[in-house]
Amino acid sequence: MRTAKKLMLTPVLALTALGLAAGPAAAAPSGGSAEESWTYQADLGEINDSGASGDIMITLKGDQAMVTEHVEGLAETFMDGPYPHVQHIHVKADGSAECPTPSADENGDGIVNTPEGGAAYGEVSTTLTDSGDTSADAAVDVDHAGIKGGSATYERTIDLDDKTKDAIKDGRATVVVHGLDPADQSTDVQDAKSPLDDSLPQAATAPALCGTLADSQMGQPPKGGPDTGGGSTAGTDDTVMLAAGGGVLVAAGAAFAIARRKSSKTSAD
Ligand SMILES: [Cu+2]
Repeated sequence: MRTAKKLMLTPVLALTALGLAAGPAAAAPSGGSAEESWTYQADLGEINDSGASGDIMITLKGDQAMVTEHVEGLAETFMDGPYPHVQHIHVKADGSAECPTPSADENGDGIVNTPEGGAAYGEVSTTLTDSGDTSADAAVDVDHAGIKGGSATYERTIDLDDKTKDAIKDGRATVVVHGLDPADQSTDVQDAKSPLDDSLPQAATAPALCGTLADSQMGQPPKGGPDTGGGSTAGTDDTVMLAAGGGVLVAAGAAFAIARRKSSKTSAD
């Protein structure tokens, strides 16, 4: 809440630079051009008392989406490695994108797990991984989690399918970053398995951040901005920069498995 305004400035500037580098986009007055681009934005707010915050901007151009995201305050480490936070663009079949409130906790275990939040944000449509597959098939691929560690910047250009693209344009898309610190959870939650993948603890896949994507041009003059000659935008094509990454990812899945064994000594599953 406190720093949300300030945090938004960075991606706005970054995306402006990217738009300029990619050619005339939002400024184009004629419709239907393949060069036209649309920028959507979401403030990411905490879910399940994660204490985290962030923001994300997605610029659609043709079938491509340029994603720039900043997060902070997420669970930092897990078993001596950077915590792998899987993240997705969720879409609803109809209605408007929403983030779940605590009342979505149907089983009363104290946290809103991913399926419980589904009524608000819908199903996984795109996975914002660090490389490779971005489909829903990669939803719980912790080895390719888009965010590793507690604070990070994620930048990647990906192809978007029509389902996700249409949902973003229709206001039916929500960005959800998953992964709570197991140490912050009740014993019951610590011992529970993820409803998405029973090889993972529930905390690994429970939502930590959520934000509904909205057209960022609304209320802003639709202009391309001054020609600054471009900043440091090299290497934005399908690259990922992770402030907290560093390639130290020591088999996160295995780490979770170890932790689960450790925590399950108090209860047989
Ligand atoms: Cu998700």
